[in-house]
Amino acid sequence: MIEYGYIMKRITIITTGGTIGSELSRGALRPTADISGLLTTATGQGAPDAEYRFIPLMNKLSENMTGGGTVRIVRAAMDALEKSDGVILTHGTDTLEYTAAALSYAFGLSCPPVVLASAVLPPSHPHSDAPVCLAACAAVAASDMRGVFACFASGERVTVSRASRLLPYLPYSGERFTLGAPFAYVTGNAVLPCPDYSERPDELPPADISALALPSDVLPVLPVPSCALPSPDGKRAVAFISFHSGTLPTARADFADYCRHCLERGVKLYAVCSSPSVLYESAEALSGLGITVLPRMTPASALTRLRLGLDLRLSLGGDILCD
Ligand code: DAS
Repeated sequence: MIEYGYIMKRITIITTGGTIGSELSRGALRPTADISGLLTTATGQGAPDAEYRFIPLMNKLSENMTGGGTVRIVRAAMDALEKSDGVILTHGTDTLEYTAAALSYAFGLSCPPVVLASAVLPPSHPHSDAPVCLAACAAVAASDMRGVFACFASGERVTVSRASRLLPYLPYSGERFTLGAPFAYVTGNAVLPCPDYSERPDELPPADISALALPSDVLPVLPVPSCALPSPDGKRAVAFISFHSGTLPTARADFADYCRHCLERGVKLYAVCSSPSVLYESAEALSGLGITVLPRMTPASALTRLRLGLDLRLSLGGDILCD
């Protein structure tokens, strides 16, 4: 008689800190290394049977993440994938989108599932979102999905996003949004694809992200009214973060002077969070000021792309939103 045994998936959980890995002590949330208790709770909330192992990589609140830390996380995920069917990374929410973008460019769309887990309430909180998020991440990591993802819980439903599509949290908000439709939803331990999601296949090979550990030569600039525009001296590029309608203050004299100052010093200018389809007359002046408008992608993906010097027109990790 042939016995078809269930082959237990091997899932590595790399812990880096954040609320999902924090405990309240001495009146503050402090990251700890041990989240084995959280996995036990998550197993009761749908995490599939699997062979789990932990790698306590770092204990950071992610507001303190550095480029070097991001590179360490990506390399740990690469090493773990050699001995795993899927990898989960627990991470803080504040800078998660930057680690997510770096993972997306390092792995592209064809790797075994790599998925980021986070929480806005610590595991010890009675209404913590940590267990249901970790359970969903385990379902993704045990699935035959390919690429890099991030899961966010809202009530009992968990959204699975392509990791290159994560928008920053709105200030004072505990809600995460993604550029375009989510990739899937997890209910129980069923991963249900979103029919509205679409992405271009990889048009670039997986990138070497080690440059993220070097001092940055890309200056993100938010040109808010009545605030100073930072000196671009010594930088390779300025990435203007556009206002929500995709516009920049091209009719402001100080902004136009700043662009000229940059171009005279060989500093390239880019518009992030804009797109070639912005119709306002202020957008007509962008090319005249020497500003290159990036395709529609998130701020984290755009800034990471610029840091890595990736071809701005070719998709990698599903980052460019299809028109
Ligand atoms: N300070 C936040 C961070 O570590 C906590 C969190 O929301 O994870 O990103």
